[in-house]
Amino acid sequence: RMPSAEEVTTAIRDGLLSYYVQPIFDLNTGQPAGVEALIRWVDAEGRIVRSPDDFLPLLERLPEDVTDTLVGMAERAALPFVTGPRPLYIAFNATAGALERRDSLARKWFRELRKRIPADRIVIELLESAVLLDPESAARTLRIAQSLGIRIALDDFGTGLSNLDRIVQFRPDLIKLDRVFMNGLGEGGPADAVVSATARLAKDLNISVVAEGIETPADAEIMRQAGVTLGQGYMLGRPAPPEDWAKRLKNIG
Ligand code: G
Ligand code: G
Ligand code: MN
Ligand code: NA
Repeated sequence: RMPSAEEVTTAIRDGLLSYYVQPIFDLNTGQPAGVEALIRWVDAEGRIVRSPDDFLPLLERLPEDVTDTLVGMAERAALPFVTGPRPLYIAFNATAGALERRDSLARKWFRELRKRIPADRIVIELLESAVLLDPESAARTLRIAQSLGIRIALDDFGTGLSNLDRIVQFRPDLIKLDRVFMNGLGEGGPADAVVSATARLAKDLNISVVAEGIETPADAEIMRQAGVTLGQGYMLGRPAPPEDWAKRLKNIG
């Protein structure tokens, strides 16, 4: 059952929503490159009670002060990673609806986040398959973000219906290769061809590629050999509270 907007609002006011982060690593050096913020709804004991997919659309329709609370939470999750001698990037997921319109939610997020996070440390992830009612308006919002130094990532790349079109329209700085391409990789079949062609295309366009769903050392090695430079997945690190990853990454970096 999808919760109501009121239930989400109450949960946020009660402090039951929080951001986990999952690290992204450079597959060639093993060094961390960034972290992705992933929202979680927990109970009083800290156990995850709902998947974000159950309530994401509601995040676009929260009262102003509750949105401010969420932005503040996102900033606090990001701060341990984005400063210091070797800062990482922080990636936030945006729903399509948050990008459209002049007074879009995304523009408010950009304004607020930039007060405390350097713009060149911020990445906005947009689902490649996102259904946009007004793609030109969304493209304008993304162009504004990029003019501020914020980078744009196309998420779940390769699973939408017109993904090459999205590259032209949105000029992403990164693409996140969907984890479906992990299946059958390394067998010399179509998955290998798609991955290496994507890596080549991205290189020509000066776009970084993140391989999603790295679950084994072999996954990482095959992606690296195909020319994909960044990776994310359970083998490299699971989503966890920011303070956990801040400690662990300090020992790696
Ligand atoms: O973390 P998990 O795999 O359960 O995430 C499920 C989906 O929810 C993914 O598509 C992810 O991009 C999305 N998601 C997670 N956190 C956020 C968030 O804070 N905002 C938005 N818009 N989507 C999120
Ligand atoms: O759509 P997006 O890429 O934002 O979603 C991220 C989701 O993918 C998160 O819910 C996260 O928990 C999940 N995820 C991250 N790494 C892996 C992985 O290695 N395997 C699988 N199956 N899911 C993953
Ligand atoms: Mn994502
Ligand atoms: Na994804």
